[in-house]
Amino acid sequence: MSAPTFLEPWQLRAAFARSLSDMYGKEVPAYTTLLDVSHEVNADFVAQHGAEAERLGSIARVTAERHGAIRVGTPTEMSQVARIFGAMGMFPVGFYDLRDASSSAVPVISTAFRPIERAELARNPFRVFTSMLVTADRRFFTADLERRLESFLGARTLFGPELLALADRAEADGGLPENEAAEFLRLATEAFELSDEPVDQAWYRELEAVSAVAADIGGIASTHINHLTPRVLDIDDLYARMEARGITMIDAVQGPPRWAGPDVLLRQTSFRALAEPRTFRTADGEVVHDSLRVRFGEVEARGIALTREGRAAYDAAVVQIDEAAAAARVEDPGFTEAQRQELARDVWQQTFPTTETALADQGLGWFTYEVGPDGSGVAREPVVYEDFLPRSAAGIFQSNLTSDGAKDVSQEGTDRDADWMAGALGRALFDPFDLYADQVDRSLAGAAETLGVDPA
Ligand code: OOG
Ligand code: NI
Repeated sequence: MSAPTFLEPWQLRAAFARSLSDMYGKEVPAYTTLLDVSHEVNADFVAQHGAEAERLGSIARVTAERHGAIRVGTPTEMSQVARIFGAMGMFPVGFYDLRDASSSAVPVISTAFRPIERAELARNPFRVFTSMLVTADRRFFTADLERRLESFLGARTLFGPELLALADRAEADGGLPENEAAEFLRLATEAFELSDEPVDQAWYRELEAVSAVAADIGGIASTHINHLTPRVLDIDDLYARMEARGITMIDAVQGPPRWAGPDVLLRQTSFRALAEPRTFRTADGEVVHDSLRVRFGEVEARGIALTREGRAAYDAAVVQIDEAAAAARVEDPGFTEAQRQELARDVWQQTFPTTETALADQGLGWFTYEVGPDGSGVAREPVVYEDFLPRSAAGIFQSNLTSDGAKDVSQEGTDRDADWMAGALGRALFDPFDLYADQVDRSLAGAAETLGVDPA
C-alpha cells in the first residue's frame, strides 16, 4: 500500500484555483466563453511568437493563471481569509484604498493574497484581490447605519470552524494529507458560492442607496467570488474576438495603452455578466424572485513590473493623459475613446523608452539576471508584474455598478493605511516593491556566485 499523498501549499493553491474555476463556470456561463476565447488567443500568440511569447511566464503558468476578487465586511473576516489563503501559500501584498480613487461610492480598502517567492509564483501564481468594507467612513455611512451594519456583520459566519481549523493545520504543517486536503478544498470552494438564501429586501435596498458594493458585502449573510480573471498574451486580440462573438465589453482596456514598446504593469478589461437570480424577503415576509447584476467577467494581460521610479513615471503619465483628455473634451464634446487612446499613446511615448534594454538601463523596470548554462553570458529576464492597479481596480468596480450611490463629501473620511490593514489581518503585509527588489537581489547574488565574482 502506498503512503497517503500529502498536498503542499502550492498544490492546495493550484487545486483551489481549479475548483473555483469549475464552480464559477457553472454559476456564470459567460466565464466559460471567456476561457475558450482566452485559450484561442494564447495558442495563436504562442504559434506566432514562439519562445518570445513565454518571456513573462511559461504558457503552462499563463494558461492556469487566474486572479479572483472577493469582498468581506470586518477585520475578523479579513483575518479568517488570511488564514485560508495562508494554507495555500498566499500572503497579503500591497494596500489599496479605493475610497478616493473615483468619484463613485466604493467604500472599501483592499489587499491581494498571492505567492511571494519566485519559485512559488512559477508553480502557480493564483492571487485574490480582497476588499473590506470601511463601515466607519462617514462619507458613506451614518453612525446609525454603521452600528446596524456592524451588528449584521458580527452575527454572520462566512467561514465555518471546520474550514478554519483545517486551514490552520495546513499552515502549521506545511500542507495536508489527501483526505483532509479534499475536505479543505470542498469547504473553501463552498464558502465562495453564490447563496440562494432569501435576502432581506429593505436592508439590501437601504445599503444599495449608499453603495451597490456596500449592499453586495453587507446586505447578505454570505460572501461569493465576485469574478475570476484569466490571463491572455494579447488583450486587444481578445477584446476584438469577444465583441465578434456578440459580447459587449466595457469601452476601454484599462491601464497602459497599446503601443510599440515593452508592455508594463497590467492591462485589464471586462464585460458585464448576465443578471443572476436572487431571492428577496419583503418587509411583510413575502418571498419574491428578482435578479441582480453584481458579478462580471474580466480578463487581463500582464507586463513588466516597474520600479518605484517607473511607477512614479506611470502615475504622472496617467494624470497627464487625464488632464489632456479633459481639456480635449471641453474643446470638442465629441472627443472619442479612440482619440483618448491616441492621446495616451503620445504621452506614453514621451514617458517610456521603446526597448527593454532602455527600461532596464534607466532603472524603470525590474529585471533578473541569469548566468547561461555553460557558465558564460548573463541573460536579462523581465520580472512580471504580480499585483494590481488601484485606478483600474476602482474602474473595474465602477464599470459594473448600476448606480453611483451617494457619497457625502462634506464628511471626513476615516484614516486607513497599510499598518491598519496588517493589524486587521493579524499578520505582516508585504510591500510589492520590496518583493520585486528581493527577487532581483537574489538573482544578482546567484549570478555572482556562479561566476565567482563580487555581486557589488
Ligand atoms: C475587485 C476589483 C479589483 C482588479 O482586477 O483590479 C480587481 C472587486 O470587484 O471586488 O479585481
Ligand atoms: Ni479583477
